[in-house]
This record gives sequence, C-alpha cells and structure tokens, in this order.
Amino acid sequence: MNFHDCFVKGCDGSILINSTSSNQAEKSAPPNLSVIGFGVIDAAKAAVEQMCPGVVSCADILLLAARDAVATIRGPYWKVPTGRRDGRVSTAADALANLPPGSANISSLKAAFASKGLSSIDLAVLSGAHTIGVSFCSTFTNRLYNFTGKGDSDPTLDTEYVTRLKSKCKPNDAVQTAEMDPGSFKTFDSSYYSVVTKRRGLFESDSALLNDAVTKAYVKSQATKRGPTFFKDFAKSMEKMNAIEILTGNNGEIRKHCAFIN
Ligand code: HEM
Ligand SMILES: *[C@@H]1O[C@H](CO)[C@@H](O)[C@H](O)[C@H]1NC(C)=O
Ligand SMILES: *[C@@H]1O[C@H](CO)[C@@H](O)[C@H](O)[C@H]1NC(C)=O
Ligand SMILES: *[C@@H]1O[C@H](CO)[C@@H](O)[C@H](O)[C@H]1NC(C)=O
Ligand SMILES: CC(=O)N[C@H]1CO[C@H](CO)[C@@H](O)[C@@H]1O
Repeated sequence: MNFHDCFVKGCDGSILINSTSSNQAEKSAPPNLSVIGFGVIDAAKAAVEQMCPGVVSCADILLLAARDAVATIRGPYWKVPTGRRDGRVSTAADALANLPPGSANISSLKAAFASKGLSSIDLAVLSGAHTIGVSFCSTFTNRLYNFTGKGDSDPTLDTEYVTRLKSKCKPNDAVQTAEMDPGSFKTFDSSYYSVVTKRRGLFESDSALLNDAVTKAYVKSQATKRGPTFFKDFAKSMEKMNAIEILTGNNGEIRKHCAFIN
C-alpha cells in the first residue's frame, strides 16, 4: 500500500480514495488487486479523528501503519516525519501509468524508479519487500505455462521451481495464491535475495534484478541469512520513497474519512 500510494501522485493517501459514479479511483485499477488492508487505515483514522479532529492526514497514517507493520514482524524501523497532506485526485489511469507490472523488465523498472527520483540501488533494496506476502497465481502463471506462446515456461526461472509452482498454480486459477518468499513469507528478512539468486524470484520483475550489473551486485551481496546491510538500506530507501511529491502548506487537505475527498 505504501509503494502504491507513493508512486502514484506522491505519498498523498490517494490509494485510499473510493471510486464514485463519475471517477474510477486508483483502487479500481488492475494493480489494486494486491492491495488490501484499507479497513486498518480507516480504523486508525477514526480513532485519531476522535482525539484530534482535522489534524492528522490519511497519507501520514498510511505510512506510519506500514512502518509499524514491518517493525512488528521484526523488520527494520525507519523515521516517518509527519505533516503530509492528503491529495484530492485519485484516478485509475494514473495508477496504471506509474506502477510497473510484475512482468516489467529491468529497463522499465529502472525508468519507473528514476522518474520518482529513486536509483537502481533503491529498486534492488525496495524489491526486498517481497520477502513478505503472497501473489495471486494469475499474476505469474504465464511464466509457467505459455511464456512465449509455445506452451513453454520462462527460461530464467529455475526448472525445479517451475515444477513446484505448477503443482500449486493451475492455468486460469483466479483464487489460489503463492508465497513470494516460500517458508518465511510472514517474516521480514533478507531471504528474498537468496530466492532471487537461486532464480526463484516469483515475478519477472524479481528475476530482472539479475539483468543489470548494479542491481545484480546488490542481490548477490545480500543473499545470506542476515543480508549484511539490507535492513539499514531498506530504512533509507523507504525514507526516500516516503518523501516523493508530498503535499504541504495549503496544498491538498486533511481528509475527514480516508475513502472520501472532503
Ligand atoms: C519494483 C517494482 C515492483 C513490482 C513490479 C511489484 C509487483 C508486485 C506484484 C505483481 C505483487 C502481487 C500482486 C498479486 O497479488 O497478484 C506484489 C505484491 C507485493 N508487493 Fe510488490 N512490486 C514492486 C515493488 C514493491 C515495493 C517497492 C514494495 C514495498 C516497499 C512492494 C511490496 C509488496 C508486498 C508487501 C506485496 C504482497 C501483498 C500481499 O501479500 O497481499 N512491492 N508486488
Ligand atoms: C470503499 O470501497 C471498498 C471497496 O470497494 C469497500 O469495501 C468500502 O466499504 C468502501 N468504503 C466506504 C467507507 O464506503
Ligand atoms: C522493456 O519493456 C518495455 C515496456 O514493455 C519495452 O518497451 C522494451 O522494449 C523492453 N525492453 C527490453 C530490453 O526488452
Ligand atoms: C499459448 O499461447 C498461444 C499464443 O498466444 C495460443 O495460441 C495458445 O492457445 C496458448 N496455449 C495455451 C495452452 O493456452
Ligand atoms: C476494490 C476495487 O476497486 N477492486 C477492483 C480492482 O481491479 C479489478 C480489475 O480492474 C476490478 O474488477 C475490481 O473491482
């Protein structure tokens, strides 16, 4: 949620806005399928509004919740300076234009990050968030069953892993999910980098980190049980991402309810 908010119109809580009869919000774009937990933000906002109405933005609450969620599962901790204001615009088209899909190659990933002021190292570091969580099978089954339209699988994927994923994910399954870092998908650690090194990155975007000298070197350097600098690096890159195009002063507003523009 933190990533999807900050990459689309900056960290302004625009991911939280609900669609209306006249507006397809970011939430309604295909990349939204991975984003859950809106109720958690709405509940935090309601509690804060009761104590201190009209002061704390949804944008700040979202980033604080993400930081605390990661810390709760023994991940790194980073500073979240507050004072961001909430955006008044949220469109599905902006989400589609700014969020790279799981099928993205290394050049479009680097370009997407560069357009937000983030480096190749930030790309390699922030991708490490895939140490937690799951994906719908449908997001990556093309890599297993029909990668180039010849009934083949993605040659960059470890063949043993393809077999394992095929037993879990049948073609056209719309319900099943797979762990991105199997065995430790609820623990924030550096094992993502071992997974990618073993050519078991679940998305093409994960595998693609091996196709660039800088991102590949970073992946290899962290591919141990306690990646030597991953936590420190992650905190730093999150602080950078959390500063993308923020609204201050008289820009934006402090929303009353995170799902609705005032
Ligand atoms: C580098 C570009 C990225 C791409 C292409 C990408 C792509 C994806 C995809 C395709 C999914 C699964 C969606 C589904 O369920 O089908 C996913 C899940 C996830 N991504 Fe990323 N992602 C990227 C960067 C990030 C970043 C920067 C973060 C956070 C800092 C992040 C955090 C997550 C998390 C936590 C999940 C799991 C969600 C869940 O378990 O419900 N991703 N990502
Ligand atoms: C906003 O939309 C979501 C999903 O479409 C829905 O679950 C939620 O109840 C809506 N929130 C409000 C406050 O109407
Ligand atoms: C990477 O993907 C982009 C967008 O789909 C495409 O235009 C470009 O040709 C691809 N680059 C390479 C090297 O495959
Ligand atoms: C694989 O893709 C090709 C080309 O898009 C298509 O003609 C074929 O029917 C697909 N095969 C399967 C099993 O989906
Ligand atoms: C909550 C929400 O708006 N979900 C939408 C996510 O995107 C898919 C595909 O575009 C829609 O069908 C969902 O309604």
